[in-house]
Amino acid sequence: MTSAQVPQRREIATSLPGPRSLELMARRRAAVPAGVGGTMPVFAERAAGGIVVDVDGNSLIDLGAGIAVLTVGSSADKVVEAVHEQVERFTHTCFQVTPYESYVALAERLNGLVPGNIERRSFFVNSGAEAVENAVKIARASTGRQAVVAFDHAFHGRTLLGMSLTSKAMPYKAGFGPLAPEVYRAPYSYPYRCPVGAPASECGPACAEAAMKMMDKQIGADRIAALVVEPVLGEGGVVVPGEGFLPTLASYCADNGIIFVADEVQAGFGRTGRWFSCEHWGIVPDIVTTAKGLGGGLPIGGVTARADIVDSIHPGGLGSTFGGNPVSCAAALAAIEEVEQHGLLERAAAIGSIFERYLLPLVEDVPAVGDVRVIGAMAAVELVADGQSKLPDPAAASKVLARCHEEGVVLLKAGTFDNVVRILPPLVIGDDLLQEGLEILEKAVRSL
Ligand code: PLZ
Repeated sequence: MTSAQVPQRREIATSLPGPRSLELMARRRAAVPAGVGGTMPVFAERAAGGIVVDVDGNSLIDLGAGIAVLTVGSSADKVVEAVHEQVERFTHTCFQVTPYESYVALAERLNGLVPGNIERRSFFVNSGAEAVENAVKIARASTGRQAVVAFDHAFHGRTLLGMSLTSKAMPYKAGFGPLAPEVYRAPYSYPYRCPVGAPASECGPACAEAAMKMMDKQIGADRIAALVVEPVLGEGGVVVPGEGFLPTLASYCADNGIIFVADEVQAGFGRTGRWFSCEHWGIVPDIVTTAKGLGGGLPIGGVTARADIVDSIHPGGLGSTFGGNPVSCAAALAAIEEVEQHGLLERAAAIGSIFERYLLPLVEDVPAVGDVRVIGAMAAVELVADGQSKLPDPAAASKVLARCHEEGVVLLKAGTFDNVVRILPPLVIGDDLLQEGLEILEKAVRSL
């Protein structure tokens, strides 16, 4: 089903959720644990471009991209073709048992795309969480150190180590302990809410300073294996750190033999207008983790590491039954081609300009809008009870989301305080559809 076959038009045929979705929701409630979260009670039937068609025939505008996965869309031609072609040849052999070329080709492509003119190697797993876990394993084994530093507002996955690195207790960690040991937390530069009280323009260096002091005093730099950081926070609310924050931390790591791990699972793969969001600050990470957009919709996670670091791992120390499944590798190679052929990095930047046009005026016009953040095709509207105290207003975010969902716009929430509306469209969405979605969002925000 390509976007030519799914009309790129919003169309609401029933109330949302419609009767068929309601029926499926009832079955879901009986068969699937309530612990598995849900953004919208609407079931998908097919999707392409910027549209999700539900089981009642409603066409929704997709401004969520399956949580930043559908960078090239949900049915990009090359991805669909590559998947078909691979499925017909074989679905699986396990790369560790009988290897296949697409895995190696994908490693070659990623090694070339990750910034820095350094010899790199990549291997593949099944998810973002697993990629982060492996990055930490490699950092620990190669340094012989144990401590790992993560940041406020971070999200790194739901596995034991992933949730230990994740900052937010509810819903990610509450009740699921004991958590993994030797994980420490440092402040993240959040210019709108600088945790050390610096003005927005000074937040980057001030938070880097505070983080380095914490590492020196509470852990000891020579005990730290890795610093794991999202160059732009995703789940934490699309927070773009202040200038100076990441470069200062990267030099601290280089000076102290600490592995700098950039978790690019959400902000990577073209989302911000660069292949990797760390490129906005000229950072060359030691290890980069990828997933989400990488597979063009198929599950795959990647770990791309400096050769001298990852080559210290003993044979057999890394692996997975399904990691780098041939269908996922074929899809990922096709997704990279889609980004290149359709100029999707430039498209992400252009989407950013459209976001700015619609969203930036809201900060001036609507008292409930505390902050608007845009970096390429990743944007956030942070809602507060009043601009002075910056008291987070999660109810306002729920209200805006509910209004948009009723009107057939798929949008996500984010933020440690649940008060951020997050906008992550597929990069292949058309201008008309994007603008229509943003108009609906704008109206919902203005009516607060
Ligand atoms: N690192 C930066 O954003 C996944 C989580 C969805 P997995 N974010 C979406 C949910 O509710 O669990 C994420 C991320 C960053 C790691 C991950 C984890 O990626 O593929 O979900 O394991």
